[in-house]
Amino acid sequence: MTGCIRDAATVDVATPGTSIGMQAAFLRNDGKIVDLTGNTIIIFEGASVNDNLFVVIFSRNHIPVISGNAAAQSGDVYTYNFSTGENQARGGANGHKDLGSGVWGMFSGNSNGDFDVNDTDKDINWMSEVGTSGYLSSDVNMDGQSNNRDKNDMWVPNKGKLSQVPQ
Ligand SMILES: [Ca+2]
Ligand SMILES: [Ca+2]
Repeated sequence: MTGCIRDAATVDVATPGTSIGMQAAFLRNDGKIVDLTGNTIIIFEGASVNDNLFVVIFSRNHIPVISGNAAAQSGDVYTYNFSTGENQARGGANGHKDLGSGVWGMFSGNSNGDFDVNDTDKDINWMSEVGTSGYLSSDVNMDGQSNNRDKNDMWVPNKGKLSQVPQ
């Protein structure tokens, strides 16, 4: 995945032009994001925040999400937890998904890595890869295979969802 930080007065104006840093990171299966060495504090060299820091997450197979609120600051460290509620992402239930048990996460099913989940994700990527295994764009549940579970469990329920990240 790619983590991006944006510096803006409010999330609604946190457009790409407000980006003050972007880097690759890992999204662990427990939902935590770590840098490429596993550190939970991700360092953006040289970045300084004038207004508020908003966090954008671009993840393979999901539509991008942006923090609904400014990240909490403690010295030079900013923290944010998307998973604790609907309004932790911009757009609320349109921006991310209730995964159950009070945990919110990103919408999956976006096999082509753009900003929405629509027919293109199925008709091009899934149709051309279904039945195969490997590192596949249409393997949206990330089990190493492209099959009906990716379509029925991930793409179908999320079809029509559009990223709420300001563009
Ligand atoms: Ca898509
Ligand atoms: Ca799969």
